[in-house]
Amino acid sequence: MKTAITELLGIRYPIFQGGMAWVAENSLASAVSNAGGLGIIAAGNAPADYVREQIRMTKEKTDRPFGVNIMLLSPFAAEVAQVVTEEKVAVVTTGAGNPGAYMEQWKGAGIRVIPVVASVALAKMMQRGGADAVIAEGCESGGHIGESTTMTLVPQVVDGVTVPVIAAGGIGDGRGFAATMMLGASGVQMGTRFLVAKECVIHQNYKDRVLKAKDIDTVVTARSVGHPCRQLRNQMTRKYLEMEKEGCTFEELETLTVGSLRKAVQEGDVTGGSMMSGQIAGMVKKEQTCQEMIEEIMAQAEALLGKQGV
Ligand code: TUI
Repeated sequence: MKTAITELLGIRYPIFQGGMAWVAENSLASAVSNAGGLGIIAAGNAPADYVREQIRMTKEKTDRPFGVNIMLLSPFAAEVAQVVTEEKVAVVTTGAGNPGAYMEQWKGAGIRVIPVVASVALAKMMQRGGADAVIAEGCESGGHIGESTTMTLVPQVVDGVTVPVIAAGGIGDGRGFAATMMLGASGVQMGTRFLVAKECVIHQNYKDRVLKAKDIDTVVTARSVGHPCRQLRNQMTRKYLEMEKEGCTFEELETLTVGSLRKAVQEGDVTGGSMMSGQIAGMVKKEQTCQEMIEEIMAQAEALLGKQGV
């Protein structure tokens, strides 16, 4: 299927794998790129040397284009911005902030820059700053989220910019893919479905929780302190939401979440850890390779849309 995004990036299928901190490393990113999508390494809060190493390992495993996601709240964001420039990665995506300060540097290195946005205003600003495309992410997504749903955000961003728009949040299969094409998107980004990919290195306990999740099993924590974050409900989120109701400060709440994502991802701590996940977790029922997932999604989408796409 050809879209503005497959043509811009030289990839076979318009499917990005989300830049999930601690999750999206060289094994997952190379598998997605080798399957014809766009694999993405997440920089998260990691130091620049870790990101450089992951980029080099991914280059060993694939000749296809891949990306790096820079989480702009990271204390290492500026150093990571420099590393992706030096390594000349094909694509940079950004999250949780405005990447304006780095845009010129990346564009000068020939990197395609695709910021994640949660509003039309930021999408327009990113286009003015030279973004090659934008990812419009609705609040069905896991992790740090904005206020609008994918259904409402994507068509408004499509109307507000001329660059291609990739839809993210709430897409788990070919039906979601086809629906976002109808909203005017040129591709999708998916995170939650890839959590249970065979090449995804997270702890099996976390994968099992995603596989068992039902439609209403995610909750949003930290709304009261301005950092809304969607994750699977567990003992930690119950305590967190209680403390928010009691009016605890950000610093008090942080005592529950420091290192909590790493605890879930690496140690499999599914009671005290943070299992970020989108609302489509209830649709994820089987572990597959990235290639099986992508081919299944595309076959379903093509049956719905017709082979030529939109
Ligand atoms: O970034 C994400 N999802 C994430 S990041 C993350 S790690 C984290 N750690 C601590 C605190 C917060 C996050 C877990 N999940 N998605 C992309 C995304 N970006 N969603 C929403 C936004 C966003 C929000 C505000 C992008 C730009 C923005 O603009 C702020 C500004 O400065 O204008």
